[in-house]
Amino acid sequence: MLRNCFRKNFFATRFLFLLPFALVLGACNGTPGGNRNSESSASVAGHAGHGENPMAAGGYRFDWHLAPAAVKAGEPLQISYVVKDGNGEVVKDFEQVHDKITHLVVVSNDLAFFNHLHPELQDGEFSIRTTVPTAGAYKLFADVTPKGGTQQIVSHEFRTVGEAPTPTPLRLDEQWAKTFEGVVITLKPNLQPLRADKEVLLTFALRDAQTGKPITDLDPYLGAFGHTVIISQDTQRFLHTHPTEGEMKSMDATDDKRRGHPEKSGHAEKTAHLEGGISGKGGPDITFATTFPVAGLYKIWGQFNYHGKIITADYVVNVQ
Ligand SMILES: [Cu+2]
Repeated sequence: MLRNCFRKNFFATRFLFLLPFALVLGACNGTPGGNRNSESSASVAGHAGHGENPMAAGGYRFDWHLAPAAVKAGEPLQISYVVKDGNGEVVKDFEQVHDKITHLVVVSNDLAFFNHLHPELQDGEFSIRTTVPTAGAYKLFADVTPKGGTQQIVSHEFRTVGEAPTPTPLRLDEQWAKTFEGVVITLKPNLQPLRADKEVLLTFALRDAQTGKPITDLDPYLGAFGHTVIISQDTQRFLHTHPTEGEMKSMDATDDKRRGHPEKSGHAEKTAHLEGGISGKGGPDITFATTFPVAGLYKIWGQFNYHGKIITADYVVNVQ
């Protein structure tokens, strides 16, 4: 039973490294899918302002607060969230995962805009000031691991005031060698076509656009030589992956659609997080292991720390 449980979770999550046993047990015996979190439909539908997420796994709740409530494109926006445990107590202690106690991803609903932030924690409240570029609908994904608890990835939607421009259609990338800030980055999946529910290794090969030379002096970023976020076209699937060397994690934040479908949540598990981080220089090939949960279009953002700059390389892929 225990072994089955372990195997199920192991294969479901495709961790390349050993999972802490407690997490495996938690995943089996606890709520279905530690990070299987979803919004209340009220807060999804609501405009900017205050919202609660009653569906966080393990009894956790997220209270979101956006200020001002009427968010305007290009103007300062304060994003805050408080995590409460099953007793309604504010959680104040969090595990550091990938160098940070929280990660916050902001995307526009058409996935044209992407921002990866690290809010500060003060008296149990995570908070950060930011802006969004255009009017329209946005989605936030917060990732935290309460001390002694399981990883939580919770989303929250908001809409700015004003009329949104026409959404940018998500276009499949035909060319997987693209230039970003003087670096040619080629996405090389080990599997073509990409298939849902099957582990894939995504390698990003980096070379200097001018000299053509492979880049071998990447600096660590968030405890690894790269970082990827993958979001499905409908913004219902969120995968957060670190390289297979050093440390790696892959997870799948879920959504309203999967609420009440615990049998599907097996791959929505925890972090395979190896402490210690990395040192030295990385490149030219950085590989991430991940599993796309369902077919469809996804956008991938790979982030690399090169010569003091974070380069974000984005690709749209089709998963069959
Ligand atoms: Cu982060």
